[in-house]
Amino acid sequence: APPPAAKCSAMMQKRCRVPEGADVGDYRERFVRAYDRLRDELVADDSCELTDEAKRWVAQMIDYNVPGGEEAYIRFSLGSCIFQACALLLDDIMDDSHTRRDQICWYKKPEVGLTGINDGILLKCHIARLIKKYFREKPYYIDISELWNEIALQTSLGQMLDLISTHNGADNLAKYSIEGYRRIVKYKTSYYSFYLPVACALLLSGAQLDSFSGLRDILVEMGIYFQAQDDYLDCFADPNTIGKIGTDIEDHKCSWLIVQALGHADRNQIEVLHNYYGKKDTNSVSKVKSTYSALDLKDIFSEFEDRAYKHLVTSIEAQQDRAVQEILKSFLKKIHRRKK
Ligand code: DMA
Ligand code: MG
Ligand code: MG
Ligand code: MG
Repeated sequence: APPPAAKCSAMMQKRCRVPEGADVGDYRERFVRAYDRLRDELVADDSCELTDEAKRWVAQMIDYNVPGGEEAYIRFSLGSCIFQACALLLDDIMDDSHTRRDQICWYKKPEVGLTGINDGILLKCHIARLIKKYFREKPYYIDISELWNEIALQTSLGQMLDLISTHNGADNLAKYSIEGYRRIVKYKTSYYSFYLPVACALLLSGAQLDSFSGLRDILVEMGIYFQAQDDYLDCFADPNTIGKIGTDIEDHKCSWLIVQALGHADRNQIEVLHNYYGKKDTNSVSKVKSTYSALDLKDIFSEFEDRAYKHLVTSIEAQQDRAVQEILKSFLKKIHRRKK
């Protein structure tokens, strides 16, 4: 039989961080209860003829990957948490990562390995079934299904752009540009992390998405700001704080930092970056990091954060709908100057 629900509640409790200002008890209680119910539903789905062993696998896989992280609350929907779990599980395989949310990556577990690919697909299939189960009678069923399909496509395309750009950059580092960076990040991060939860909430409330002009652009911009922070933290944060060990330099990623570094470096520094970026050994990684420090990338990033914040506040205040303004402001408040 799958692990008892009580144990999973404990895990969800421990790994879900409650946002500032929220009524902790109530918020966490409701979320944890909903999580447990949903997880048990996925495991107990009789139409799939799962054996006890299979049920155990699914339960463990969900409990390992779905709960936890800041996202659980930023995303405010369990469906988004499952999507996030699926995206991260697969992303860690593609990025050759070691840890995630303070534990070793799912695919790194000896009993999992590349089987993890199937687990990622399974999580994604479950989202479609949940949407069908809960919303098929609703007038917005088609819109919501299409939204999720579209976002899943955009995320995959973003990951593809990320991987292609990595190949191109490995061929010639000078191919990295801020325009290329923005395109990758818009697709791989903004749509699913920022546009999806808001668009989904609007559809559930009966609204039509095309009546909120400019909303998508704001959320795309917020996602770019969020991913730039992710890239910064990948290099400069303590892995114990962010729950994962950074791999962007080793992986030769088109990260916000390398794009900025290329824009500010002199001839010698460019040469160092060309020679050492994308190498796995610690000596090479240190050379890149010292170049970043010499270029004052911390200050450049801090200025970027201020600009991004101010620009977003202005665009949010231009939105017609007060409730939408509030949601956007609460998102922005959660991410601004985040340290993890
Ligand atoms: C995140 O990119 C994008 C997706 C679709 C998961 P990333 O590889 O920088 O994320 P992380 O730093 O969390 O591995
Ligand atoms: Mg990654
Ligand atoms: Mg990645
Ligand atoms: Mg990252």
